[in-house]
Amino acid sequence: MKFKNLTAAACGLLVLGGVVEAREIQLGHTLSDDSHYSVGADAFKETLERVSGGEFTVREHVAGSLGGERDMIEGLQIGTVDVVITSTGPLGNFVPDTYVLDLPFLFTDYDHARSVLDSDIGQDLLDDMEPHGIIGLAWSENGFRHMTNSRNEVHEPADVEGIKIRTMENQVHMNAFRELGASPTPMAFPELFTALQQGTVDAQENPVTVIVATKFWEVQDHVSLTGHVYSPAAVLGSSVLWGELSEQEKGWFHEAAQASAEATRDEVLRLETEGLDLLRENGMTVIEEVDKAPFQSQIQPVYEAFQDEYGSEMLERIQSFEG
Ligand code: EAX
Repeated sequence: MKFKNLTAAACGLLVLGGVVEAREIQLGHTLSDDSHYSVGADAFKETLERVSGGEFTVREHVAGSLGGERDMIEGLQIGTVDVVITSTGPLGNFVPDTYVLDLPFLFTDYDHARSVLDSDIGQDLLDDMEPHGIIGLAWSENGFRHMTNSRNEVHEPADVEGIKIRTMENQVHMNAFRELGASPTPMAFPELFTALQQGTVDAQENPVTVIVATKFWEVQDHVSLTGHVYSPAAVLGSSVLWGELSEQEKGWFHEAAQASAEATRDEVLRLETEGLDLLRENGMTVIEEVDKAPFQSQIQPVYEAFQDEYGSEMLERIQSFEG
């Protein structure tokens, strides 16, 4: 096995008879190096380096060292970064078709979200990115988002009235929090911890995965399992890089992205259960039983506004999806 890999590596490096240096792929994400995104980044690296026989190596830039998700998506368009693992937070600003995925209470559970994203619906959304200079490689996962804050326990919409909550730079999410009576402040993720620490905002919302990876218990007291929106992640490639790859090489990137998405999804499910204990051990009150119905009915106008602006075709496809 080892010998085979070495042979493959040697072939990859000796293209055209000359010594070709391995190309180093720059991969970025915003979370820590023990997060579910890093699990996915490691799987991407391991797979790409193996299937390409060493023709490509991967360097991981974690914790927002290349900037926030919006910055990195711009980087994909101009070729300053090659691969990004990102939530859909700022993606709709570039590819409006993806906003549909950010609608609150659209997906009922993990199986539902994953099967929609793995169907032709998800593939069409990935394909829609290419005209915008972004190569949609695979749907990975961030998780169902929950609210945390340092003001009060959240059981019902009235409890978030007037709360200053950081949202992603996403107009669908901002509209939803406005409907709930909160005061949304869009902000890039790398600024969030300090903003909570300094009291610029009282609250934020993220999946258990992110709350754990960022140790938000250091700056937040309460978490309510509102599960108000499913947060997909995407493994994205640069269109500049893509233009330089052969069909075979593109296939390697697809394989690596798929492996990355699968590894991340497994880690999300692990943290969904084990993560809650970590939150409690670190002093957060965890409000597990939250009646979602009043939240869901209060955000309904967001669906109407969305359809007025972006049409209802994709939304109807998702709503009528039968796995
Ligand atoms: O993608 O910005 C966010 O809250 C995201 O969930 C985080 O950066 C992981």
